[in-house]
Amino acid sequence: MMDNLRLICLSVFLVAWTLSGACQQMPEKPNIVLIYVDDLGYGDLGSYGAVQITTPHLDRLAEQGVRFTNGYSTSATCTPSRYALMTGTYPWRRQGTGILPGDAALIVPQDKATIATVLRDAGYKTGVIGKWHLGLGESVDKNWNSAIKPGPLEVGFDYSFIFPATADRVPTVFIENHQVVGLEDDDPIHVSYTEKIGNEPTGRENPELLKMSSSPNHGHDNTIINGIGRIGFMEGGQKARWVDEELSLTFLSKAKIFIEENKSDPFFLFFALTEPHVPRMPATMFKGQSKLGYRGDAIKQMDWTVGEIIGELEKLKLDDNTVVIFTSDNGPVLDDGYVDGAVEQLNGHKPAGALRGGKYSIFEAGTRMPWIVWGKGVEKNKVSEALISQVDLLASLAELVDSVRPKEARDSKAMSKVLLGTADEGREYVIQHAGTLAIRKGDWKYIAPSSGRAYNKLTDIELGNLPEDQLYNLSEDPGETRNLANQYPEIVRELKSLMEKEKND
Ligand code: NG6
Ligand code: CA
Repeated sequence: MMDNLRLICLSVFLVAWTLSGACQQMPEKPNIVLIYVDDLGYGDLGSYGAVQITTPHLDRLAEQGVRFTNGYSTSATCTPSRYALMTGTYPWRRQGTGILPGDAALIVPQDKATIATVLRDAGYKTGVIGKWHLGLGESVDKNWNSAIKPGPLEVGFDYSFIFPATADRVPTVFIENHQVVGLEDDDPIHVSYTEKIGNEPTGRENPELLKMSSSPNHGHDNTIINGIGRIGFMEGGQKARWVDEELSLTFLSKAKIFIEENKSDPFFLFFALTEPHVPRMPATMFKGQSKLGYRGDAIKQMDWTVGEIIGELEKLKLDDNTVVIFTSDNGPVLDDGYVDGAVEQLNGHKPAGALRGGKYSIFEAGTRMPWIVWGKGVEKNKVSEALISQVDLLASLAELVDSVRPKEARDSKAMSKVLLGTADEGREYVIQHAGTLAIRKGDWKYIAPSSGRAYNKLTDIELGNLPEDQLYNLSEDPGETRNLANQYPEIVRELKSLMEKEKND
């Protein structure tokens, strides 16, 4: 009897031991949280040199992780950068990937791999929460009052809680999966980008009703919602409309629920915050915090929100099995349509750091982004100079989770080790896009000739367009002030032909 018991105990022990060994050999897939913010500049964070504004939560991530100094978005505006991130292809290869109006149809192909399908196929629960701006539905004439599709769920996400376009464009509503949140049957939503619809006041006709003025000539003077003039006209959906002061808190609470609900599965959360894009209308607790006006306050709010996400991961003990990637879709702008103190209260802050240009610009500030990676397997307290683009995230995350890189993500390079900071060899070169194209290789940057305007007066940004070749040495001249094209014709030739090769590929 005693012997039998011993034998049973021994067998149970052996089985348990074997099983535990087998489990140990199977590496756990890390959760991935991609925090993608809107219009944050290279100089806007403490870890990137900002002194007039403090960003303690992101600075902590930089200290405990990897901070990139040559991380790029593909483009100097939102939609094309997001298109590249989703598809792993350069947006300038395809027509119709420019800044979309709020009623645009979905531009992400449904029959091709996306960053979300790749991770979903690898066993991940995938969610997108925040700003979308990649279009919804089959066409412009869509019914906002029934199921709105195709959208995020048709291109790889299991869950979505988004707003359609930008915070300054109608319809100013949240869409959860296929439905507008809080919509009532007797108050349907209609949207137009061509003519005024409905009887609601507009910023143009009733500027006295605005709580924040639109800047002259920018065109944010259509339907007034929450005291703010928008681009586009909207009627109906009164109770479904968002309150700008609650935008980020709403996204944050949805993100926390998504993380909590999926804590036992590997998950991919694409958390697309709207700060510091216009209209900047931070929550009351952040108003006045930065002393730099609402743009600074919005950055404080964004930094706090990132801290809340990290806190949630820590609370659920997921921090040691999650990789967090933080970056921005395009460079900074002060006056992008509203009089919100961004210009007047700048107080010496340099949103682009030492770089030239800003949002919309082919100069560096348009596409060189703050970029921080933190978490499982990520090097600590490292500054990486590796050249990497957001178009590489698709292939790099596929590699990180041991998945195959889909062929159609043709521009996406698998660089998971660079992302984690365990390798330093980045891309050989990258193409930058802001109307015209540029190419960066090593220290050199070549900008193709363009007939576009050199300067945008409305936003006070140097766009970088010139009718001739431009060549800059970014290590000696990070501010792109000395055009060396005439001095180094052979480098111009080399970069030009590389760019042509990429274009015709
Ligand atoms: C511009 C808007 C700007 C902003 C931008 C999109 C005007 C004059 N300006 O056309 O306010 O909405 O589009 O920003 O309408 S992005 O970050 O989504 O690309
Ligand atoms: Ca943007």
